Amino acid sequence: HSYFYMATATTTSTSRRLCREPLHILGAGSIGQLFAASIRSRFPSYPLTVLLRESHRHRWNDDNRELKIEWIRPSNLVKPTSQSESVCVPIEYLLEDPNNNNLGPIQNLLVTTKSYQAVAAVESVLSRMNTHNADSTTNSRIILLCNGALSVKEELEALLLQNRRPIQMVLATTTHGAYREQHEPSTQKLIHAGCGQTFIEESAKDIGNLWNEAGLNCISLSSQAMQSLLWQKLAANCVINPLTALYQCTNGELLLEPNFPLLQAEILEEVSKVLAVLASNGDDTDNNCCEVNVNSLGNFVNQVIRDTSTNKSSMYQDIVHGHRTEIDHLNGYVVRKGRDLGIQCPANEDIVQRIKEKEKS
Ligand code: KPL
Repeated sequence: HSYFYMATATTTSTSRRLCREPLHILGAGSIGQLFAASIRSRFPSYPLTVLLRESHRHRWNDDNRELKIEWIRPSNLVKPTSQSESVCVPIEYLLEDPNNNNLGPIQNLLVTTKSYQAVAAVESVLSRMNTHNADSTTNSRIILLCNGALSVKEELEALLLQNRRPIQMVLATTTHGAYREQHEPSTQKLIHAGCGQTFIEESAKDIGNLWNEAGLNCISLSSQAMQSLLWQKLAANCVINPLTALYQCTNGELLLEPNFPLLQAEILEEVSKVLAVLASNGDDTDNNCCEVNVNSLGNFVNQVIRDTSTNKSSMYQDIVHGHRTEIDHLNGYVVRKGRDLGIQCPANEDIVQRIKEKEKS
């Protein structure tokens, strides 16, 4: 996926330090499973656990409290003799009541849930983070790897403040393409369809090194570079995800829609206005963000469309499967940010309404 290559210009030198601390993965969607399978395969004894909801236990094959993943790797990575690899990752089930989730401290929490599930999911394990007892103290980290991460981060900051829990938060993003062929019990079939690139803030370089060693092609970035990358990704998701869901088309087919250029321009115009005010307020100290304008965002979005032209966007798939979408954390976030800054965002507001209607129908 070449669309993130521009970010590599700001790549920092990688330290060889590898995270050896336990890692808990919250959510077992395709990205959560891809990270679990990659780490498990490369480091069979790594202290790794997948956290799932107790109420969803029936969905998983939990004979040995392990998630069995049948992992199909991209053809260029497949070993000559095997097309797929079977990987088992330990599971812990979380009860709905957070006070009953005291299974032991959590040091590194990788959040791979849907954006609208992230806050409740993190809240349910908060009592296991930054724990102190007579013998030890756990300094926990939350690593956010969801769509709409900028919006989720703000919500989590509010949650941590309210609970007086100063837990370090780390932003990450990935362009790996993976999907699950089987959503129900027995073995999970995970197709790693496209080998991409992963990015993490340099404050968690040790985790980036672990992911890199596990084959997830990870680069660490300064916080400013990550912020800039996530705004560009947000802009791409604000255009591609809802419009593919509305037109019911693949990402590449968007370019054939007569109204697409106008809608894209309107959405991006508003995103760039919000970004410009954030930058001038000093809320976003990143120079890269100041330089982001409607033209550069347009080029970026078009590059993403070309790189992922055969993909069905996650929102299109959510609509097809009757699932809730992440619209509130994408275009909805732009509208809320705009409102806070006194900027009207009618095009994004209209998109939010149209997707909500589609969700209902
Ligand atoms: O992130 C995506 C998504 O579908 O959520 C894109 C980049 C648009 C790829 O489909």
